[in-house]
Order: sequence, then structure tokens, then C-alpha cells
Amino acid sequence: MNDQDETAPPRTPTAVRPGESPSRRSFLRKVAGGTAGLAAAPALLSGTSRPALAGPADPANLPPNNPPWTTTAGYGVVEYPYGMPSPYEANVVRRNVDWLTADRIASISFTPLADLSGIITPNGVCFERHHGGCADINPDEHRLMIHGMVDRPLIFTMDELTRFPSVSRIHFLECPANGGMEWKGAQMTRLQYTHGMIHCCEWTGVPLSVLLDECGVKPGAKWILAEGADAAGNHRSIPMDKALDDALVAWGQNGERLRREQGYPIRLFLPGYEGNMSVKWLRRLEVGDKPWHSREETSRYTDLMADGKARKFTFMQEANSVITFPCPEKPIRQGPGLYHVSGLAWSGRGKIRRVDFSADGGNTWTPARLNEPVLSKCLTRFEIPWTWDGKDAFLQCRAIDETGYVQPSLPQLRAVRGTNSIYHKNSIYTWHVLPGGEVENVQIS
Ligand SMILES: Nc1nc2c(c(=O)[nH]1)N[C@H]1C(S)=C(S)[C@@H](COP(=O)(O)O)O[C@H]1N2
Ligand SMILES: [Mo]
Repeated sequence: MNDQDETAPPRTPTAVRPGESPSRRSFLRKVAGGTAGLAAAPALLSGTSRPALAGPADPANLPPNNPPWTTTAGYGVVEYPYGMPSPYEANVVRRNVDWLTADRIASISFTPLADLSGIITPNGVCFERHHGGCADINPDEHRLMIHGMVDRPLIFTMDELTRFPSVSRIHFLECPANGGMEWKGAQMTRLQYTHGMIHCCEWTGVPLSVLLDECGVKPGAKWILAEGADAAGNHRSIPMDKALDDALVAWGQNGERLRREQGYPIRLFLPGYEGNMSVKWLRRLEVGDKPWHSREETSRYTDLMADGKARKFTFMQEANSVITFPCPEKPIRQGPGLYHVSGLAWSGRGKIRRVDFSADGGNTWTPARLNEPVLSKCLTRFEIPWTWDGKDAFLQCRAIDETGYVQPSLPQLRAVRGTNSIYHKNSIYTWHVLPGGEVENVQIS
């Protein structure tokens, strides 16, 4: 694997880093011990020690008994100056796939979608994609330069940038390689790996159009080159229309400053466009009249079609969707009966208009309910009641966006794209529910 590959040819499916360990029992004992046990909890969040799946409860702690935590004081304020999730949620973490990249410097981690509710991705579990490792930048020593075809080339400090009027918008960001390991067949064993190259945050920043106005774009300017301050630079050519439409130079992520992994202190954010173009650690914008044809838009981030020709500049993340319950990580544990199937849908072109659900591998479809809010270029949560009869079922969902675009089936996508591609695989997924309630990733051809 070289530094830029985000996916690899199929290999033997592996259960990657299951994240379960026999430590839960000893962990529970520690927590039951009271404050001292809880104070010790952060250590359990790191390393290999992770609480396992929920085990049987101790009857001594169940009604009508009073468990120890109701009879002794809990821990005090600022025990954790920056709060952490409950240690019982220690399984909800980013994970990487060891065989996917040669090392963890130029690599990718995946969002634990199965464990998230609503539409917002907590900052600490947003998938990370770095081509040259995660830069660690002192904002005092960071600048944004805008030059090229402008009347006034300018260099901004971070304080100068945050002085501009800001906007906050909730949008997904998806790596175009999401799902890209499965063009030739199903091989990933978790939702986290099939769809986890996506996150959805509230981004706060200044519209790029405001900064361009400040610099005065010269007539004839059509493109902007964006460059990061990390070791990879990640040069991408941005069409001027997009820059003037809804592009942001963002410093806020879900109410706090960007996480380092997401490009602290500033990143470009292009709603709905392939994640690669949202250049992190943004340091330079060059205005020009043609695209730059950088490595990231020629050798990488092109779509190899069935005839062997590579398609360039596929910016749009088309409509896509996935069922998050049930899924491989969240099997059906309580036997046949009524469940609420839940999932996420999104489109780079705008709002989700409808999501259809099928329990018979796409033969019959029923519209699901869309949960509010339904926002443009944003994850949309859907739910639908479903009575499981305890037999094999093939669950699918299909997103339709406000432009009328219908998420394609896998055969439909393959008919147009072949199987040589990595990027932009947005076809319908199938979860096979087995009679025992386990869920596996399969493909229906
Ligand atoms: N400077 C810089 N920007 C970058 C990258 C990078 O390696 N360096 N990775 C890109 C890729 S391929 C993706 S998918 C997104 C990932 O954003 P995230 O790490 O916030 O999930 O950032 C993009 N911006
Ligand atoms: Mo990416």
C-alpha cells in the first residue's frame, strides 16, 4: 500500500479488532467500589482494555435492592475538566483496519456509526483521514494566505479571521472512498467499516465568499487552489461557483474549536463535495483561471471506469443511505417481534426527500419516517417499525433526494461504473438478518 490508497483489493474477510475483552467483570468490580473506581476509569479507555458487551446484571444491584451508588456520594465536579463518555461506552471509538494502509500516519479511521443516535457525530469519534499524519499547529503560528488573481493579496491571522461575521451549519463530510472496498464483493464485517468514512458536525466559520470579497477577485477567475499546512498539503482545485456558493473557512466544530484531526486551527469545508476537497490545516488559497491538475485530482480521486478510462473531478457525494440498526455490530438480541429499524441517509445535492425500506432484498419497498431536522447536505435519521418473524431477512434502504435522484442498486451502479473504481460507491446495501438475529454484510447481484 502506498501513502494515498484509501482502499485495498479484497482480502480474506477478517473480524478486525473486535474491541471486546474479558476485562468487563474486573472493571465492574472497580466501579462498584465507588469514587476511587471511577477515578481509575480513564485508564480503561485507552490501550487494549475495553469493557465487553453487556453481561448479566448482579441481582444485588436490581430492584428492590439499593445498589451502592445510591447510598454513597459520587465523584465531585471537575474530576474531568474535559468530560469523557461513561466508561461503559468505551466500545464507542474510532477504529482503523490494519491491512488497509501501510502505517497509521497516512491512514484512515472510521466513525462508529452503529452506536450513534440522531445525526451529530461527537468530535472525539469523527473519522480521520490524513495523508501525512495529523498536523499539530499552534494557531499563533498559522496564517491563511489568499493570492493569485485578486486585487489585494492578503495574509490573515487566526484572530483576524474570527473577527469576520460567522455562520454555523450542520453538514456531513464523506470521504469518496466510503464503501470503496466493496466494488468486487462484500468483505467488511462491520457497519463501521462499510460506511464509517463519514461524520456530521455543526461547522462554524466565515463564508469563503466573504474572504474573497475582501481580496477582490479579478474578472476571469474560475478556480481556487486550496493547500493544507500538513506534510501532505493535499492540493485541490475548487470551482469558483462552489467557493462563492456555500464554502466555509471553518474554525468551529460542534461548538468548540476544530479538533486537530479535523484540521485545527482552520479547514476549508465544502458541503456535499467529496471529503478530500475540504482541505484541513488550510494555509493557502490561490485564485486562478483553470484547475491545477494536482496529484490529488489526477493520480488519486479519479474514478476508473469499466473501459479503463479515468473520470476526473467527480466532486459530488450522491445520495446514499444505510441501516444502523440492526447491523453487524447491533444484531437482534430479543427474538422475533416488533423493532424500529433505524438508519441514516444523506445527499451532497441537498435534502433527503424520502427513504424506502425493504426487508425482502429490494422486492418490495415501504417509505420510512424521516426524523427532524431534515437539513440540506446533512445526515438525516430515518426510522420504520418492522416486525421480524425470526426468519432470514434481507434489509435494504434507498435514499431519494430533493432533486429526485434515486440511490442506485449495486447492479445498476456496476452497469455504469464497472468494478475498477474505488471512489463514489453509493449503491444500496444489504444486511442479511440470520434466524439467530445476527446480521451479516452481503451483496445481492
Ligand atoms: N491538508 C489535508 N487536508 C485533508 C486531508 C489531508 O490529508 N490533508 N485529507 C482529506 C481527505 S482524503 C478527507 S476524506 C477529509 C477527511 O476529513 P476528516 O479527517 O475531518 O474526517 O479531509 C481531507 N482534507
Ligand atoms: Mo478521503
